[in-house]
Amino acid sequence: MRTLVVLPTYQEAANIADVLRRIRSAAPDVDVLVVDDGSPDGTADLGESLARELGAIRVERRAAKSGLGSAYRHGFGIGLDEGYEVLVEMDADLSHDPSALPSLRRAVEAGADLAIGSRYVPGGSIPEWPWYRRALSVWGNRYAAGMLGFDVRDATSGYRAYTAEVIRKINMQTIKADGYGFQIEMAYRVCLVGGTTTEIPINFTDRTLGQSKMSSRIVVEALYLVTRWAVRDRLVAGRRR
Ligand SMILES: Nc1nc2c(ncn2[C@@H]2O[C@H](COP(=O)(O)OP(=O)(O)O)[C@@H](O)[C@H]2O)c(=O)[nH]1
Ligand SMILES: [Mg+2]
Repeated sequence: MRTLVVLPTYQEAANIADVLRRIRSAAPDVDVLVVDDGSPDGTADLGESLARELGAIRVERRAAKSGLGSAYRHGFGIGLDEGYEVLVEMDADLSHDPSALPSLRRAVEAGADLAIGSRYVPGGSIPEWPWYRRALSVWGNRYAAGMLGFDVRDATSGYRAYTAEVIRKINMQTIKADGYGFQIEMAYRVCLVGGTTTEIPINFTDRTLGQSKMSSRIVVEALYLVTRWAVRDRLVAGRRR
């Protein structure tokens, strides 16, 4: 199936060349769209020089840093317009090993609407995280799954493949959240439209170069949104029944 990997970047000059080369060797037939938000470190220029070298890579330059969710809305919008059948989300900092791309794609080709690269199914791992970080992530995910009533162990993972068909159905342009809240809402909407989700084990490694752009604000936003959706869709609707 024709596949587009959307790679949002902000200040990833240290990683972009490596990640693009590794994507190309792991999955030679996928196209890549880098969505760069005006990184001052020249990420977009580097992306373009790799595009000339490797082919089937494009760089979409946006003027200002607008968040991860906005970058995916933009990139997936382009993917839908151009008729891609599978759309992939992946971080550019090498936390997501490009060698897992074929298994995510196979899961979608085998019939899943969404295949999540998951740290919390057997075989998945985060070797470097201390227990408290893991606990925050695991319990945040359990809270989301319990409140929203869906069976996803790693709804905050940003490494995943969707069918274009399910992306059309979920109307992602109306999603406002960024970061973890964005990932949870995408998975939740797939569930609400009756889509099937499967989780493929991945080993998540922390970035070794560059800096994380996530903040505690993004975590708080995600917890707030999950609670709000649960009240809206379950508690209120349940009472009306
Ligand atoms: N285009 C774009 N990419 C972003 C933005 N914020 C983060 N990213 C990219 O999104 C991916 C995940 O961000 P990262 O900082 O590694 O988040 P973390 O892994 O949760 O710490 C990386 O490829 C970032 O470069 C943004 O505002 N715009
Ligand atoms: Mg990261």
